[in-house]
Amino acid sequence: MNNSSVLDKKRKSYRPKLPKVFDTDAGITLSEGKPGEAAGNRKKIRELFPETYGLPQVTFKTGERTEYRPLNAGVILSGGQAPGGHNVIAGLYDGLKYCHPDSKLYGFLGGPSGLTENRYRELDAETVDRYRNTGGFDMIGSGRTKLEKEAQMEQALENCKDLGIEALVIIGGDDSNTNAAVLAEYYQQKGEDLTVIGVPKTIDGDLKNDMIEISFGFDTATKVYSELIGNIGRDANSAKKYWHFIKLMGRSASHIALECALRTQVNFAVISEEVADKAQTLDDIVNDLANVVAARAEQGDNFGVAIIPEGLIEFIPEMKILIAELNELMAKHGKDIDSLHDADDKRKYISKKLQEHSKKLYLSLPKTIAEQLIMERDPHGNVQVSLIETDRLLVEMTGERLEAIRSEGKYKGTFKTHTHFFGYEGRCSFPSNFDADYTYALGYTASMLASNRRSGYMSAVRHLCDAAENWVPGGIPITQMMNIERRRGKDKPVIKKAMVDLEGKPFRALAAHREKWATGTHYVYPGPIQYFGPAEVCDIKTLTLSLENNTKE
Ligand code: FBP
Repeated sequence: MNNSSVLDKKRKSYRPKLPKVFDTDAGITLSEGKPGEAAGNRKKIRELFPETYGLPQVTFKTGERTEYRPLNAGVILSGGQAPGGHNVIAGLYDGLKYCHPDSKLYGFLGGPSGLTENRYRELDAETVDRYRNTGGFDMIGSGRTKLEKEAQMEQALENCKDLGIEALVIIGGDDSNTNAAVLAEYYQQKGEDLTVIGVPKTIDGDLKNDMIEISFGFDTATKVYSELIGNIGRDANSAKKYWHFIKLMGRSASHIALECALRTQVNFAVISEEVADKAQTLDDIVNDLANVVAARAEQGDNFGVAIIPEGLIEFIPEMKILIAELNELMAKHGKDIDSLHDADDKRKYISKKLQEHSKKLYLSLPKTIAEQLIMERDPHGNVQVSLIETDRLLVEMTGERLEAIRSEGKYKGTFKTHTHFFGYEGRCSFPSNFDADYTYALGYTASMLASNRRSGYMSAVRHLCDAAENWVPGGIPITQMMNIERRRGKDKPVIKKAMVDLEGKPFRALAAHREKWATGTHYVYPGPIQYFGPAEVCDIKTLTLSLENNTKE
């Protein structure tokens, strides 16, 4: 037995569709556009990034063939896995070789720590070929170490110099691309010849803006989740006896939940941004849920499907205040809290230091949730929401609420439930055709940015709703996407996260249909991602991307 599946073998020979400019024997030239301003706090960002602020956007066009010298580049996969990471590396490798056959690519192992600890492997043709069009980040691994201390940046520089590396490509989400901008600025200020390029990755879909249409991985992950949700809907509608509460990944924004809800037409979908906008309490959400369960029960339908975004807890205003207080508290008293071994002692210690309202709320939460809220933050200071069981919390509270309604004679149904968490299942799938094509183009673009020594840029491929041959590759200065946010009790320059726009077409499509989908049963069963077959099935785009780009009404 070997460890390659049949699909694995077949999929390796898939040739990603390329933007025209990269699919020709002609040369590729860089053209400069307008300089960009930061997304917010412009003065402050300009002060913090004097060398890399206000750079022009660039695009690649067919033109004269440029003579490049050999370039050694390093690549890092950072943060959570997202389908297509290996194809970014394949595109980067092929692009570097196009520029000069003697160029070399080194992969730093295990994420950013591989760079500071000098763990790497040279990526040769045989290695790259083995991973083409596959999911996962296992070619070189990933990690969440944040590169922000001067000593780390110096160590990284020294390790790059030892390998003759002049360009570093960081494939990551908003935090990792923020890191890329900080590194680019640091090396520019020092006059060091190390170009730093970012690539937009995250299944969460929250690294997007006017210039970055979508991060890679969102397409595949939402297709995997939608298949599973569709299957659950069909099961629910067959057995007609269970309510399924499905928590979906997406640490902060609800793009994944929104896309999957549109795709599958489930009965109830919480969108965290709406909860925040309407200043809903936990009780409000539970009431809405209980009302839908009761309305369906009234017509004899004691089954349904509800989607809950992973990041919900931080969007409920009262919880947000509590979490912000907990974050500050843990930053200041983390060691003291850790030294208490008994969960009740921790709870007592913490509650004494909270403001009155937060204290009440914290003490009212089920013990497990209270414990989950004070678990270790990730290296960027974020609550690890994938570990908080919001699905169970809502099931428990909805059950209690239904019993209260029952005692008033307003509910006679049954509420048998199952909870699910779909997260990791979607992060390492074989990339969809869209993600396979997009990531390869992003990697190729990164190689062109590196070869043209454009430091502080994010690789960008635009016009994604068009056929791949019409996609427009280029680079966007990362500082253009930054603003100042409070992190771990301090103001920090970070890339602005894209949240669900409540005025945007995807959310409006949900709002227009959700009443009908709540009481009726209109599930759609999207089925698995197709890799071979007609383009309208294999190359289908997400509804989010299509609606945002007006290619679907
Ligand atoms: P990135 O932002 O790094 O792409 O990670 C996204 C994500 O998959 C979130 O959806 C999830 O909350 C988180 O990673 C889980 O992190 P971990 O892999 O460390 O458990």
